[in-house]
Amino acid sequence: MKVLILGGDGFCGWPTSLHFAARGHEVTIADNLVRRETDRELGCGSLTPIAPIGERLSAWRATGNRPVNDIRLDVARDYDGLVTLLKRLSPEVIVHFAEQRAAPYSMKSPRHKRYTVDNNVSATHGVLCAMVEAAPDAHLVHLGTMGVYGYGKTRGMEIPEGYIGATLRSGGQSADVDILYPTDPGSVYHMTKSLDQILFQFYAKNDRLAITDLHQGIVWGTNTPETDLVDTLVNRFDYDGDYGTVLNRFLMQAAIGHPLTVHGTGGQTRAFIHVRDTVRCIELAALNPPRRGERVRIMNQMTETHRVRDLAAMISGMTGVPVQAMENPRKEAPENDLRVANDTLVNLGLKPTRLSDGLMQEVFDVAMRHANRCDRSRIVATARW
Ligand code: NAD
Ligand code: USQ
Repeated sequence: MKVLILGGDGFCGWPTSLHFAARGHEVTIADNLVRRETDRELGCGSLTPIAPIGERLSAWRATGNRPVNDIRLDVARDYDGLVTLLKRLSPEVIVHFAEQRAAPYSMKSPRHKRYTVDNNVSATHGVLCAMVEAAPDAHLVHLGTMGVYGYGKTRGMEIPEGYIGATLRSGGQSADVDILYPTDPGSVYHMTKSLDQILFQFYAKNDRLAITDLHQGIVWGTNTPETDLVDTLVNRFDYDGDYGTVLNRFLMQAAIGHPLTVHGTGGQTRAFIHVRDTVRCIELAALNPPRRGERVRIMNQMTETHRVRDLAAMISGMTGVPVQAMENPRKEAPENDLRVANDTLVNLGLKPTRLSDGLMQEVFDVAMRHANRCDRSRIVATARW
């Protein structure tokens, strides 16, 4: 397949690009490298020493695998460049990671809120509009989030894959319909993913674009078999209070002996997936496109759910590092239950990797190896809302 990967230099995009290339697909990365720029803005980088993209791509070529092509492109702002690229490549699959993805970063200030909305909504709309103009037969695979469903209002019901049956009542009449699951985002970032859903619904209906939206849980882990081949291919590892996500943060905190930063009661239950399963799920989605004219295909891309305080207790038990309950900087339900349907990807062949499979030790080891690169002053989350 010819695969265009928007945001292919990022935490999920890089291992996904290599996963496709290792299987012989023709891969092109388009990225404006804004995530590397944000490292400079925040004065804090990846715990792992990620190589400049040119060095990454040369190191990949040297492994003897099919080379990956690369272009600098701002997907949100350079619409003409995007159309030209689609016309030149004629991709069969477009994987869209190119969004600002951190909830705390999106809530830091009015500037960060506006940037997140402008970047994410314009990127997604630009891609859809450009597909109509230049690649109407391509299949768009978008990385969405479990966070569009929200946490706390499910009343114990399982979260379905994107759609839910509902009875509408008005003027004494009623109708049974299948609707997008009502969104309940918890940050400006999560809100942009809710807006993305409406854009997808419109373009699938109006222009018959083939679209898969993957509602992904929190990704943990660092490396995949491909990024593990040589040091220069190492994936990024965010640990700071803006970009670091909870499980990787706890493992890294344990590795340097920093108390585990549980927000509030730690009763927040969230969905998780290992990065090795992320790349496999995206491949499964790419190989199984919806037909043009079908409604957007939504899959829940997660493999297990955990309560934050249980993760902290597990890692504390493993390492002896204490748990530190902190005032929760976020506005979120202190306790929630979460049951999630993920049948579609499992039926397509996903074999879930679980926390119990020993990979937490691998993340811990990566964190230990690079512990000297950690800036302890950047660990505690500072964005409040
Ligand atoms: P990341 O920030 O590491 O990667 C995003 C990449 O997109 C970066 O390389 C960045 O430079 C690029 N990018 C951003 N805006 C761009 C633009 N306008 N033009 C071109 N490139 C642009 O994030 P990630 O963790 O790899 O997440 C990728 C996607 O997966 C995001 O959309 C995110 O919402 C989704 N997701 C991530 C997680 C997670 O835990 N990491 C979980 C669920 C969903
Ligand atoms: N948390 C802690 N301590 C920490 C960090 C986080 O208790 O040190 C808590 C948070 O308060 C929250 C939960 O852990 O309740 C998850 O936080 P997170 O930062 O790991 O994840 P989140 O902000 O939801 O965002 C991440 C990714 C985002 C993706 C989302 C998937 O950054 O791109 O969309 O996970 S999901 O959560 O399923 O919506």
